Amino acid sequence: MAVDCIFCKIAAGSVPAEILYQDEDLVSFRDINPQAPVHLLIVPRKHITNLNDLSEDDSYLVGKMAKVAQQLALSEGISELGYRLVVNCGDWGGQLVKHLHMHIIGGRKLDGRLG
Ligand code: DGP
Repeated sequence: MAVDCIFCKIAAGSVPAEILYQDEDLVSFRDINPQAPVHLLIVPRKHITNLNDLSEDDSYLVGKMAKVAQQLALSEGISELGYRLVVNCGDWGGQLVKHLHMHIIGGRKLDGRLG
């Protein structure tokens, strides 16, 4: 756990969030500033700053995040119409929270712009 990392604190249960899924590796919760009717985050419990810091040993986490996203999209009712998965990396990628996370965004038609 990294000191002063908000997502580490949510994963540890010391900062509240609406948790939708958790297992030994990952935690998912609703984004505090939703950009769409459904806006969830999936984070690894392990503090990894971003994709640049993902090691070979930890790379399975990203596949697992996508699989959990698939399940959450289904349970949130956004599977069929579609949704977007986003992983921001670094300042120019728009990453504000320096703990690897995947956004699941859906529940409205998203435009084609990516940035
Ligand atoms: P990014 O720009 O990719 O780093 O997105 C970070 C997201 O994290 C942003 O959409 C807002 C969300 N967020 C930041 N702080 C908190 C928090 O304390 N709780 C929750 N649930 N979400 C947070």
